[in-house]
Amino acid sequence: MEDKRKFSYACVPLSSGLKKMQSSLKLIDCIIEVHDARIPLSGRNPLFQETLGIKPHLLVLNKMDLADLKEKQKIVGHLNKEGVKNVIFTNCLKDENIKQIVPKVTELIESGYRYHRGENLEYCIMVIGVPNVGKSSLINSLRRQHLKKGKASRVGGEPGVTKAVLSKIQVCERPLMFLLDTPGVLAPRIQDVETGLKLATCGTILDHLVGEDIIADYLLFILNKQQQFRYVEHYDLGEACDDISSVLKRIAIKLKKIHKVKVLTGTGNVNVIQPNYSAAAYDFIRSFRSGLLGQVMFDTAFLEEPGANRASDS
Ligand SMILES: Nc1nc2c(ncn2[C@@H]2O[C@H](COP(=O)(O)OP(=O)(O)O)[C@@H](O)[C@H]2O)c(=O)[nH]1
Ligand SMILES: [Mg+2]
Repeated sequence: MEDKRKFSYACVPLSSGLKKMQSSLKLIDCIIEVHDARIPLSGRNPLFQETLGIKPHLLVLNKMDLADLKEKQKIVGHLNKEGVKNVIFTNCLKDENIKQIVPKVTELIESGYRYHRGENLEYCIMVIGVPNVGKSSLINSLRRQHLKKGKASRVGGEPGVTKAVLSKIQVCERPLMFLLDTPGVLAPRIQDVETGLKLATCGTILDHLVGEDIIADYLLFILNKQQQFRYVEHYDLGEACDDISSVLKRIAIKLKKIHKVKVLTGTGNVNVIQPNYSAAAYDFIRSFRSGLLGQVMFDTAFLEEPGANRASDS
């Protein structure tokens, strides 16, 4: 929650966002794309690859603490096949693996075509990704790792740099490396209903667009399918259950989330006490997102069919 002011940014529509990024692209030597490690293959916006694809690119799969990464090698293999060659898993809350980023970025830039450019040995990185995957957290984490106490050294508009308002944060002395302090926000790519559900469950699209009752239902389905039964313990349910209404009812009762509802009968109004299903769904989803219900991997279908291309990629 630190320093919100410095890192506030608007969620810009895709086209103008991409345009903006394109115009500042000349200044950028490497792109760090952040995505949620629980959905390593779903929802990444491939448009930016076409638009920005010429740059050295590092995919940071963040929130590794929330992801079931037993099949990490297969995930990386699949991404490699899709042309994503550089992948680092991170946890920005604990600065895990953050130290690998600057050396990797340096290696990528220095092996790239732009390296032979004489005296201008100053590297500039841009962080991009869909909402809520941890872009700001990554920027803050990089600052913590590379600057004393997370204090940014900001560099204003330099002579010769176009008027675009880009503040830069120094993240490394040797080589001199800067990070743009405003991440590029991309719209997620939602190619089918299940992708939408995965993205919503991970919090990268707004809950009300899908509906919390539907997210809760999908989440229960996934937890059971992956035999991730932490929720049973967490809510004292006794046993696993695949009926969302009865799970929500019991969560509501356990959390004392009940409300009075007026019911009209032939003899007048009666107050009936009912479980508050939406409050229960809210708690179920929040608990999952904060890791209390265990680790999950949403993108397993791709991994079960090695070599299978996503239908919509053609
Ligand atoms: N568990 C976990 N949560 C994270 C991690 N990184 C970021 N978050 C949380 O994810 C939410 C979104 O992070 P933020 O940096 O604002 O995402 P942005 O919208 O991409 O800039 C915040 O509540 C962060 O605390 C991580 O590695 N693990
Ligand atoms: Mg942010």
